[in-house]
Amino acid sequence: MLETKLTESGEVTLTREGYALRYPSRGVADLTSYVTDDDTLFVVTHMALASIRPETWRLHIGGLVARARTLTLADILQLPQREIVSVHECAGSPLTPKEPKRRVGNVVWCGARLRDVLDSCDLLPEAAFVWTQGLEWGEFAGLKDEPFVKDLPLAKALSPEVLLAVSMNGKPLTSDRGGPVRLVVPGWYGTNSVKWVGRISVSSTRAPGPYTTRFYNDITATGTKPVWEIAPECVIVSPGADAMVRANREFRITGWAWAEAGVSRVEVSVDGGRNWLAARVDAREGFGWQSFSIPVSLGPGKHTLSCRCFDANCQGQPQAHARNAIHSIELATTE
Ligand SMILES: Nc1nc2c(c(=O)[nH]1)N[C@H]1C(S)=C(S)[C@@H](COP(=O)(O)O)O[C@H]1N2
Ligand SMILES: [Mo]
Repeated sequence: MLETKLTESGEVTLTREGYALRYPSRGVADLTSYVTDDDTLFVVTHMALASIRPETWRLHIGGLVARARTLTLADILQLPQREIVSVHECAGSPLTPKEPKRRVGNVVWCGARLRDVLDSCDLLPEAAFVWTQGLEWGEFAGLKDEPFVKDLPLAKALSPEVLLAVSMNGKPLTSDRGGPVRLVVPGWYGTNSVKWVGRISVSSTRAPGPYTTRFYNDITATGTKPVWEIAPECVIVSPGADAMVRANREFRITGWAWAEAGVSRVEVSVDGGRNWLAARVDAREGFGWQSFSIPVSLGPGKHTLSCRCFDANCQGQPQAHARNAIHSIELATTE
């Protein structure tokens, strides 16, 4: 029996309990279009999938504000609606953060700016972080009923691209996507884009729960670094794993490249990483991914095709042991 709770932010039913993951069947080879449709886009949740009755939904905003507020869905819809195309990428399992998972897509979000909502609450001078909380409950990694709370430094929370989204790809957010309203943080890993959002708290400190302390902090030489900005990454979409490519005939290697700061260069190797060729890269629109393409011709036999990119700050990608490690595919040409 699926559980329903009348919470202070609405009537919430769990539609599936436990960690949930949905993935396109052929992995990144299925990401053939610029905008990823809902069926092809991955789904991730830690504790449960939830469904909220929209007319009961309430968003409570409190903490370091002069005016605490409670908003309905109609209130969100009355604010100016902004649209942004944005790459949406899961940082991978927080239990194995260095494993590349390549759960990614590119979608068009629409909704109210978080900034407009925060401005209407008159932030106090000590405000430094904005916490958002999801309305689901359940177990993850041996923890029970620890709410899914994430935080944003105030500068990012007030950035114009950050939305309380009500639609994806032109359709109202489905329950699995976090409807009726979810946070969307373009340029940052998907874990920050809290689904089924019910509470916003403005604070002077980072949030103390497991999803901002125990999980989603990378270990660095000098301490830990929150999993926030998306690191440079690219994937080969075509040829796909099962493609038939003729030897000594020109064909195109194509794919997507993205980074929080935007991608300025993509390189492709057809000899297992010994030599790299510069690919053509399209300009970025909004926070979307950028297509790359390069014509090549290969001799008969087996080949390893790889791609790597560099962002606007010349940051590149690690060879291995990182969520954004270089992507390679194996290809055997036919005579
Ligand atoms: N409330 C809530 N929001 C959440 C999560 C969650 O477990 N609970 N998972 C996050 C993670 S890790 C990712 S990658 C994205 C996935 O969003 P999607 O399922 O729409 O692709 O949602 C984020 N928002
Ligand atoms: Mo994720």
